[in-house]
Amino acid sequence: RNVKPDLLLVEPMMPFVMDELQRNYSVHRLYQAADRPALEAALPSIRAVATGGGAGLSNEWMEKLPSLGIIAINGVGTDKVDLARARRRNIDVTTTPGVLADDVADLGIALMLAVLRRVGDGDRLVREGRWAAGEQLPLGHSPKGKRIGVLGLGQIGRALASRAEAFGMSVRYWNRSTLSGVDWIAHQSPVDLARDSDVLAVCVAASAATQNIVDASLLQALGPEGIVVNVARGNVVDEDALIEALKSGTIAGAGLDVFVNEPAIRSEFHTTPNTVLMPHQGSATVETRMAMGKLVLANLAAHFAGEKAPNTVN
Ligand code: 8YV
Repeated sequence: RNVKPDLLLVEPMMPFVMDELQRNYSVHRLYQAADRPALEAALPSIRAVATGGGAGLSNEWMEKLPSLGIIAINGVGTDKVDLARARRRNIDVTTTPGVLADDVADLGIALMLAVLRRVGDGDRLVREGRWAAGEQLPLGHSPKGKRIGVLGLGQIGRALASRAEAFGMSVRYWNRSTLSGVDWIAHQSPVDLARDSDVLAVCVAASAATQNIVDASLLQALGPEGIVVNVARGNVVDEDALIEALKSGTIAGAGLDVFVNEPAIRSEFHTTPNTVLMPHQGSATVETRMAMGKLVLANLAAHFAGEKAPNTVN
């Protein structure tokens, strides 16, 4: 029999990726109400899931899929998939390593500069006619000579750190494990890092150990001139503490690409001062999404060819 395997697609991907998926699999789109009846009927035979790093696959959904053999994540974050549970069921989980760090780092720098130079406020001031009416944007701040503290020095953290050096910043970092062959200043704890930073760039993978790692005491240590940039995951930051710190002036500003409970984020962020918000766009360029999509397709293809998918992480 030459029947296409059933695949559950949790979120849309690029047209090129979708076309390739349709060619090789019987695709059921979780986000399309019209696909629901066919999806319900296909649950017992679904053998693959393709999903985003932010969306992952809940345990509830994993349990509904008795024939599942692979969860192909279009991203590098594995925090939204229970890897151990998947392994127990002999489900391979794959990611897209090596292709997105530069774009995520670029967005981190963009958010930092946008906060330092008030790009969001300036854009609103011009559009709303307030510039023409004589209003001035307050002066911004220069990155040159400032200290950037990178929380989590993986591929993204390193790419961000070397970009920051090009802006004349000095780099320090905290990493879960000690790193050799790195010249940047290492700190023993996240709070030590924050105390010695003007900009705190959050690049750490989300896990039970890193949940709320950016908490009230760390924001206090960062101080009233300090800026938080987060391109990692929302839940590594205590968002209530962050909102409070922004409103009270405990820190100076924040550039955020990720949030708890995306896209239904805490509404307080809509009115926090000196805050630039992005809707989880770190890897969202044509070039990188193409590269990620190719890895997703390759991981799935290897799996269905009876091989171990190259980027299996569990
Ligand atoms: C998403 C991400 O996968 O890599 C990650 O962990 O969060 C992103 O790249 C992407 O936005 C697709 O949802």
